[in-house]
Amino acid sequence: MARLPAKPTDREDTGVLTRTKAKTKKPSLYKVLLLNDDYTPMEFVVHVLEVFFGKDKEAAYRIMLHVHQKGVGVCGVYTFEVAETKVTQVMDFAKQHAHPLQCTMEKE
Ligand code: TYC
Repeated sequence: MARLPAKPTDREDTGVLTRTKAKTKKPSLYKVLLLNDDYTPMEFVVHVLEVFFGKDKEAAYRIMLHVHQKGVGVCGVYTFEVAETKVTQVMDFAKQHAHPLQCTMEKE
């Protein structure tokens, strides 16, 4: 009896690839940035850097002053979800205190 061509689902070589090397792609990193404005108190920005970015008083003051003088500065570098969480936390905290402080993230 004539043999019908194998249906795609009947094939024994069903194209399953095996990975030999472990998949260890490094996650992309994102800089979290603070932007300067004319109204947010310096002490508030220092507090934000201490609480949300784990900086000590000196580092926090130095970063705040850099932002104040240059317009923008890096608070830390994180994976996407951590960076996104920091931005949301800082923006919510600034809003709660009625300060116009802006925090954003950018791919490194
Ligand atoms: N420029 C603000 C002031 O003079 C201080 C400030 C610093 C605001 C950093 C925001 O991200 C900022 N009160």
